[in-house]
Amino acid sequence: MLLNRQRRRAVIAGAVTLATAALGIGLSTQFAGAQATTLRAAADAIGKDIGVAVDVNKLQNNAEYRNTVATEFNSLTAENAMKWDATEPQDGNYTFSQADTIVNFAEDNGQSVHGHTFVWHAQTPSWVQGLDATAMRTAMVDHINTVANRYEGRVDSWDVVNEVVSDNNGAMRDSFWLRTMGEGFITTAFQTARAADPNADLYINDYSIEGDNAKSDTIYRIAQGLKSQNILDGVGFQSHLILGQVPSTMEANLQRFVDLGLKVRITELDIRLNTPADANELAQQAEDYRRVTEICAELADCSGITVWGLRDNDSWVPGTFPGTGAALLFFEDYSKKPAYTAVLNALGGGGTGNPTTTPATSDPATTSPPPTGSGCTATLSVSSPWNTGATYSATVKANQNLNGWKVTWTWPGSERISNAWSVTGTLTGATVNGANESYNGTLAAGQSTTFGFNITKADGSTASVPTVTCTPA
Ligand code: 9MR
Repeated sequence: MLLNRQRRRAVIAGAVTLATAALGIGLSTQFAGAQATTLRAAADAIGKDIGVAVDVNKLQNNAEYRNTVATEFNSLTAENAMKWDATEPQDGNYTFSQADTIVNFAEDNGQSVHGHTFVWHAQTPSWVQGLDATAMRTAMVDHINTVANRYEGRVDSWDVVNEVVSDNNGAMRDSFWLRTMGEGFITTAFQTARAADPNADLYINDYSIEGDNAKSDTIYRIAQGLKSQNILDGVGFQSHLILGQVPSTMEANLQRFVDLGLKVRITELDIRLNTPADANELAQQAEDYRRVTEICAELADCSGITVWGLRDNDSWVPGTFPGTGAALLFFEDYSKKPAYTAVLNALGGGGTGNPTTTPATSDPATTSPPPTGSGCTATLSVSSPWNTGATYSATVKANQNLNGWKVTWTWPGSERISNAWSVTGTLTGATVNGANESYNGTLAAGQSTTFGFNITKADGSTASVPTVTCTPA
């Protein structure tokens, strides 16, 4: 079932060069160098999807949006355009123009499509919700057949059912589907989708199932049953996360689904925080994104990651959780957030042109006059500690215009850096002497940049937070 995607990827270099020539952008260069400098090139190099949920109007009307989607992502999902209310607003009256726009765009740009979604309790017209069991089954079968057949060979995978489990201790969601058709509505949906497009990968998708909990236990039980009938290929973990709250059990939880013979996929990733974001929060967000990306990158059966929107202002989050947001990889002006760099690095990319600098305008703290005299300041914070190691994020803030910076500290105990990103130097000893990379040394007064690293340490010891001395280079 990977054949579609693999076949498409095999011709990707040629297809992308042609398509982007039409768009006026030069993607072909990203395939030439050894080190990937876009998310897309990095994900391609390790055989993963890096996807984005897209809005049809912006895709049609906003050239920079279009170019960024084409340049940075190898997979697309319709944020709304493939939902039932968009594709079959009245019984038997199918409207595919929006969905077609997205699938055509993906094809023109050598991107795969993860389809979202056939059967959901939301964004489904009221005419469906009022049917009796027999008529509802007929409507579901007709809908899945029609949509899946239309995009057969063009949509690589589908969220067949979405959010069928409630937040109440793993109980099934009390939806009109369940009330009318019973739990068998799920099996009917998967059987129909499998028959309609035998080559598409079929997923069950839900939120708050990233960690090992009652809800993910129920998804596990459902997945076991569907897998035993060979009508399920994967589990989608939406991953609408909150800053600093990547579940500690996420990796093990995904692994238990892989152990069932299933793929896993991060399908709707965003990481929200209380707005406005300061530099420390953006650094923590980058660590959270890096952790999620590493989990997928290191799991052979994780098919990829889709972020749920392009820029912070494209996200559903502020509308649903007022006072929160800044949840995605790009600022409103399309500049790349620290989280972007973290995802790029975790996918194995990096190199020059890799911006880790936050624009001065995005950090309210930088609007006050910088302190004089001290050149720069740097702070460390521990993000994910575990028994024998930890991940740290570091923020370097310029108090004057800088053409480079140096940082040094000494570990008080057994801590030693094992790998680091966005920083260079003599890093592995008890005393660390680090310096900027070529791309993150130039900072205007008030700007900040981030770097990060992993350490090893004695089993069970505390990961300390030493004071860092920062000096202009
Ligand atoms: O991002 C989508 C937003 O534009 C829609 O208004 C909303 C309607 O329910 O759906 C959002 O996407 C959801 C996705 O389809 C399923 N998982 C949760 C997503 C965020 O609400």
